[in-house]
Amino acid sequence: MKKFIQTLLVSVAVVTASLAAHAADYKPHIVRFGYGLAEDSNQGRAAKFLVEDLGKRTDGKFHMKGFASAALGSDIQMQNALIGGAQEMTVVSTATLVGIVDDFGVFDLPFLFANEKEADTVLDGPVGQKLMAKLEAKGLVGLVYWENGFRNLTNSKRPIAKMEDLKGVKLRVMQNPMYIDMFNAMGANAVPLSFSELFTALESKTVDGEENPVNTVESSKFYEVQKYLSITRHVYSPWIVLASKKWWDGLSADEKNAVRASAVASRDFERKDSRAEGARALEDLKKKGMQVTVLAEPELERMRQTARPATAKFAAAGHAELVKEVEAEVTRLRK
Ligand code: TK8
Repeated sequence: MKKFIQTLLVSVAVVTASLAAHAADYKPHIVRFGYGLAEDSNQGRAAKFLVEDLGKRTDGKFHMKGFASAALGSDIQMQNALIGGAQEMTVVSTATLVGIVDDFGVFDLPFLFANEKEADTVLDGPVGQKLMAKLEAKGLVGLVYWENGFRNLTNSKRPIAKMEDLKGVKLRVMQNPMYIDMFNAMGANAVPLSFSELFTALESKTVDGEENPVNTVESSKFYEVQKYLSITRHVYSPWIVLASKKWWDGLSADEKNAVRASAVASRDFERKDSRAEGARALEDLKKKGMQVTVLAEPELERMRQTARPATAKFAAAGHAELVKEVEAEVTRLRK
């Protein structure tokens, strides 16, 4: 009996010790997660998922709060807030990161990806990860890519069925030289503007049109101020989930692992959800009164040719290797 009790005590001690060793090191944290779209959007739903998942994963220690509709600032303002340590996390378009790491412009190459599979493979593969790693030296930690999606054109002037129809259209674009070059080459008048100012700019006719995935045209209610939608899928646009490096460096290894794991889970949720929504959005937008034009393949090909110098210019600005690497990967995937 004595021997039995001894053995029991020893095993209790061993179990307790190993539990203590594995009890994750989570401390209370308040995490402000800012994003540009409405709460009722694919971005908002994924933000909600992230908040809940991270809460569960950290035994309620991480209190993440989502701030929709650019309440904490535009994409660029939030990036700067993260760098300065005034905000913990955000999700922004990679296109708006080019002022910090210009290599991110590679994802804005016109007509680079043909489908989501190509985008996922490149973003989650070596190229996407290599670009994320470059952010650290600038004060940002890249976690995962969410899907913004293939971009299409909307405007209030006229149906765009061919490139020439863009002539004189004041088109809002993201603050990124590739978009400015591409649309000016096509005859539009590209106006860089932050997303947070876009609805008002469309409503007041400061600009005639914009370009975004159909999900965003719907969730941002652009159909209220835009009559015409043209399906061009000219760029596949990723979102990137970022953390402030200043904040990140203060987290324990367990905390970092939890944030990373939740980010990955949110990515898988978000891509699935965005794709399901995208498949419905076009019909919804028609019902809401938008006139939809699907560009014919020869017209898209003319757009591709016209946009080519924009790619060449990016390559010549010190990104030749990167462009080659991404194009080679796409070619490989198409075989
Ligand atoms: C939201 C933006 C948006 C992007 C744009 O903050 O600016 O047009 O497509 O999703 O990042």
